[in-house]
Amino acid sequence: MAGLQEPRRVTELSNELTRDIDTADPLGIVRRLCGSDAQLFAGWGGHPGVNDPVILDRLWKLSLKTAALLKENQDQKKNNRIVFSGCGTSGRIAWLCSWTYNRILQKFGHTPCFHYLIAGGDRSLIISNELPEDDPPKGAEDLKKVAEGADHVMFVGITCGLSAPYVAGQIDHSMHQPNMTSVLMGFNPVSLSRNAPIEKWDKTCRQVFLELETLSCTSDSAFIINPIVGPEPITGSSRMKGGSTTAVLLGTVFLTSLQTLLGQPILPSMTLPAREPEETEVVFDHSLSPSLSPMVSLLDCYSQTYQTVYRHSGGVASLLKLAASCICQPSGRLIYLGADTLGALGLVDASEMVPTYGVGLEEFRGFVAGGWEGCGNTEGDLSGYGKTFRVSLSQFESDVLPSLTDQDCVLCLHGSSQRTGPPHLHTIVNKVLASPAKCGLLVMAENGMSCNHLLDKRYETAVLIRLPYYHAFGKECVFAGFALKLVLNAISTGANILKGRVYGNEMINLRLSNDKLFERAIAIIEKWSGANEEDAKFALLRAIYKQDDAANVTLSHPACPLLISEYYLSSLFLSSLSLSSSSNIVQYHPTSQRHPLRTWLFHWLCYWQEVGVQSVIAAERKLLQSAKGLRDVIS
Ligand code: F1P
Repeated sequence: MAGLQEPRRVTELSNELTRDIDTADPLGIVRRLCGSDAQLFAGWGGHPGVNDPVILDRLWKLSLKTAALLKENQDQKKNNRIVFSGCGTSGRIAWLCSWTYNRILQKFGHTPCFHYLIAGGDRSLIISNELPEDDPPKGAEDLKKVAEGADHVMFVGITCGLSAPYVAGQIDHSMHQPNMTSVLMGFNPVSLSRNAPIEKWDKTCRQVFLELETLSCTSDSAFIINPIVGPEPITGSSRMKGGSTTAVLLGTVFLTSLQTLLGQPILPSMTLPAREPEETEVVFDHSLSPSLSPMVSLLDCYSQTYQTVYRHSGGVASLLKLAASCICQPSGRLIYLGADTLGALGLVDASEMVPTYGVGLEEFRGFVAGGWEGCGNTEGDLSGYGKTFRVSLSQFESDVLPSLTDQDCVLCLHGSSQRTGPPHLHTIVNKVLASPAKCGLLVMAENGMSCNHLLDKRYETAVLIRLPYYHAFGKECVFAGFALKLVLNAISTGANILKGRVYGNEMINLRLSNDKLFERAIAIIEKWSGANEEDAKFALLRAIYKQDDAANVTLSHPACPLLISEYYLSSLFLSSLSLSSSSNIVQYHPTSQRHPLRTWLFHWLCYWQEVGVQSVIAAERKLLQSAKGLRDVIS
């Protein structure tokens, strides 16, 4: 398969800090995530990270350009637009950021001008839908639509892996438009961006992104923002560090531009540096201009937020344990309830569970006060699309509350600046506390705010995280949102680890719903079976087509026509068993009842290696080790 023979993209590598995360207890999981998230600020592997002067300089230039566009809108009544676009989590972060920034602009009497695009449209905000990510012409078409009638468009295409054809199609369009600025955001070197052929398109992501990189050297209408933040803690799960880095970078650029525009500091404790006389600007570090310092201070606010979150590792771990105690039950669920952006972050966290871990749609859910009303999404109320799109608290009350059992965990998400929170949230929380469900409370607290009114003895676990920086500009909880994202990612990832859906630090039940995920599945098989790439691909296709005979398997590429949403890697392990002549391998497995997914992986290893004894023994040892870790935690 073209593109697979090359060095792996950083975002698809296994992170050495989390290789044994599947054997860790809740606190150990959180500590490993802390180490991995540190790379967001510290950088990785000798590449430029977010604090590298090269990246800071680009962010600064981008913020100046953003400020200029906003100023033209204000002073000259221009219709400039800033469009964030991406697939999956990148599109969801694009939504949350554009929604928040528009509200901040309004607060200062500016006209909202942020827009977002997500592959597959608004339905992808809630239910992951990866197939449209492979469609460059659709990406370009969506961008053309949102740009109609604008004087200038700053297009920010986000693809953590520099791998999404949808975004490549948009960059390819925008960089040839005289009234567009093209910004590519992702977390790999451009030279490693995805180079696989794309169905019905004559370019690869890499060709387009390299062209933009060349343009960015000579034009101020092209930017590449690609700090390297290290591999994801669960290999390839870019909803985690990739999504968090996106939020940090967009926030830093936007808040800096607003600060420049308004000429006033953003945070109470921040002052703009006095302009130094020219001659004293000869500093030891010539690469970092003093004018960058307000922007760097903002970046530091995010970094301190990260540190504060992980200083509460014990609390985060106890919420994780509570959630896992339900998710590990046969019909356990984890449900987030919240308001505003913090509530919406619950929706976003839940949305990636299906494709990443192969869970059912009901297992992780989020609900937000007011539902779609006021969520700043383009298509408005989506609840007509079905049960999963019914996300308001009233809908929670009618659809879910009556069915809550002691296998369910309900996690209430609060911001302390919300005081008691919306009255409806308060009423619903009281009803949940009276139900058989296990209840947890997570409060993101502003320094100095009393939170006693939120605490209730009926919560099994309550965690309060006091943040040094809470919001920017009044009620928009920019930093609290970042903190909450880190915590929710830890809880949902940890619960899936403890359920046995992660092997090493690999997602072993991902959905094969587009080309990139098909490639990832091949890499997983390669890694655990020791097979070479061609054999691994062939094994996967044989399992998909339920054919042992090579001649009957369609080796078409990109992906294969059957790759739609119903294929999950673990189920393919199972179906491959029916092809196997060595069905007696079942007897090898010691923990089949407790951890079916691990069992499937184990069976698969045996099958595809024709029972290669050495690696089977190694795999079994590892499984037993993991099982012990799990037993200690769950019992
Ligand atoms: C986009 C994305 C991810 C998701 C999954 C499929 O990735 O939808 O958000 O977790 O891996 O791809 P990217 O284009 O931002 O790298």
